[in-house]
Amino acid sequence: MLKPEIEDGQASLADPQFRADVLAGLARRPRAIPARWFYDHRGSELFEDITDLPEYYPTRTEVALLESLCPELHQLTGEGRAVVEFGSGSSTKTPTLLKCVKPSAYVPIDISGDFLRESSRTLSAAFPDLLVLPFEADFTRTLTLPHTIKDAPKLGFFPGSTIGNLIPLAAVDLLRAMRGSLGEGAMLLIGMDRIKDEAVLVPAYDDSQGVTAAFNLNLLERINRELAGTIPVDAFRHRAIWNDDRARIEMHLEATRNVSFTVEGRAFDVEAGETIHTENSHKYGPRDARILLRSGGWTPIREWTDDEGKFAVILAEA
Ligand code: AVI
Repeated sequence: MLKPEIEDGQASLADPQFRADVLAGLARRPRAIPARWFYDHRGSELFEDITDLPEYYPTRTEVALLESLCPELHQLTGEGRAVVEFGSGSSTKTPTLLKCVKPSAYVPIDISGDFLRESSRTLSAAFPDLLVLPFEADFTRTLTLPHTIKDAPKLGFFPGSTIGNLIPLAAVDLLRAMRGSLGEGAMLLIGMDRIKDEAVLVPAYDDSQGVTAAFNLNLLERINRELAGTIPVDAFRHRAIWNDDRARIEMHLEATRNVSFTVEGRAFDVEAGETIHTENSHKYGPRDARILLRSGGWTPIREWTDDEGKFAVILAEA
């Protein structure tokens, strides 16, 4: 299908929603662009690199937790559930879970079809007897899951503390949508990052190798590539700030000098010191996490954390 034309008559290959979010986000005060737009091909690669950084504890802590909780999880969920993974991405944590719960089917849901098909192929090769049903969809809405798994009890899987990238109100809406998609008798296994010392949190989002900075700045490069932007990327620097009042790490791009640029022909002036807010990563204390889940229609039944209480994996039932 042909993409819409832009004003000067050149065909724009950009996602119309990306264009709308960027133009509106740069025009508003404070300036802000939704974090979902980080994940173009380069951004997804950089995120994979982040998960290996010494300062970025969430991924390795969660993977170790998933391995250790396996026998107990197997007991609590029983075998034969259909595992539904929300925002499966590269499905790196999935094999650990699949080996443990021995599901009747696996339904990875992701908005990016290419990623989804590639990771489904890899998983099918590793689990040849497993029915893998990739589902390209926006999981923030209540979905009708494939008919084949209609009668199977479901286990939703939402690792990585991705729930933290939503403001609490949107997180509750998402949990409710998941409950609606999974139906009666469902369970949900969800990863949530805990509130901890700022001295641990900030370096996790502002690492010494500058990978997170590159991930954040790639958003500007993406705007230049896909929306005919003229943003001088070198005039911006990555900032990671702990907002204690809102219990979240915020990522921003701060202008280091006054800059003027255009995006799809529209002019913007950003003053030195002004920022573009690009991401929130909310952290939840044990009680906060339970309140959030209950508000979203889920009853927490078991919670696992590492020895230092850095990260939690919670099992809840509908
Ligand atoms: C995907 N999400 C859970 C990551 C986080 O920790 O909030 C995204 C991220 N941003 C910077 N580093 C990692």
